[in-house]
Amino acid sequence: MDPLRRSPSPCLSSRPSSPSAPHCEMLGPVGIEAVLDQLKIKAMKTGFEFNIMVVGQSGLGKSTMVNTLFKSKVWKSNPPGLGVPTPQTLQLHSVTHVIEEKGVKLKLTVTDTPGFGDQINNDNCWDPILGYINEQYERYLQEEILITRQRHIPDTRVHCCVYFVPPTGHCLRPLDIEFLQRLCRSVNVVPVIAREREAFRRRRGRGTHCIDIYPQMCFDEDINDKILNSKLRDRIPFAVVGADQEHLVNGRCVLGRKTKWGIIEVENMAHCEFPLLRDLLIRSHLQDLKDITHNVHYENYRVVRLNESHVLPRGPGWVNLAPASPGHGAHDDSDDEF
Ligand SMILES: Nc1nc2c(ncn2[C@@H]2O[C@H](COP(=O)(O)OP(=O)(O)O)[C@@H](O)[C@H]2O)c(=O)[nH]1
Ligand SMILES: [Mg+2]
Repeated sequence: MDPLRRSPSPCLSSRPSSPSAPHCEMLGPVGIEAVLDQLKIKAMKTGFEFNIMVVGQSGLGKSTMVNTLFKSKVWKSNPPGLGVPTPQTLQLHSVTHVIEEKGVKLKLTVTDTPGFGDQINNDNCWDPILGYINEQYERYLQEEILITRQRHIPDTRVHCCVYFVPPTGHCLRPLDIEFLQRLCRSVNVVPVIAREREAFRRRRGRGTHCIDIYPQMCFDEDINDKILNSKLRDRIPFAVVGADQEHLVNGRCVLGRKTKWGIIEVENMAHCEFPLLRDLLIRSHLQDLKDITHNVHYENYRVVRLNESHVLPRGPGWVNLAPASPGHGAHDDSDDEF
């Protein structure tokens, strides 16, 4: 089955209001469609910045997944066969690469996080991760509010956080619920079930625990978005398998993992949902992830900060977006679902 596709999203900045100006009757074509070529040429000159963060317990396959997504271009992988494990990440660590394909440049930054939730006492273990996300918003804000500001503000904001849920158990752990609740208020979150999945998926469902994962229903712009995104939402969390070795299957070289049941091919939708994750992140929703980051998550941060620093006068436009206490997401062990 083909992974779900959609055309590039139009910029969300048109979302708040789309004034219905009367259509002007034209006597003939004037060439306005050339604007699309202009946009394309401009975008190709400027290139794109895209920042992903991976979060989850150690050993769930975060680094391997990033290598699989970007065809081993991100984390240095060990030569196959040596059996040397990828070094464990001990602190937040970002790697940036410029990837170029058919003249399109993508500056990709991947932030790996140290094994989240590995400790016996995991109290506030999300602090460094949320701290990093907010730091990037703050950096952007500090540039943006300068009187003389750069024409292009470097964008280090996290556009998507891929959250790895352990494949064991039948449900989300309370720790995952609490962290996801916090995380999805600040960043686009796509949860995935790490490694080969089992019963977990059958208990999926969303809407409980106030976890508003990406693509958020409230940002579907039209019926096409609704149809495509509903299909994606139904399949999230994707069950993904990462691999950095190729195997020969029916005369073809395929990326996959050798198991006692045979080769699990990462690109084969009958085997896992890696293609859905890859397509969502890179092929169909990359621009939308950036737009929502800028227009929703960053905007929320910006309003709170400007209110705090009294740059905005308290008046009709004053909004208090201080986050509600996360402790209120009452957890009921009997009903752990997405
Ligand atoms: N069975 C299985 N093993 C995996 C998968 N992805 C990674 N691994 C293995 O799990 C170990 C830890 O992977 P790594 O990517 O370093 O995990 P990280 O600590 O989350 O970054 C390595 O030996 C990988 O080869 C997967 O999808 N399935
Ligand atoms: Mg790692």
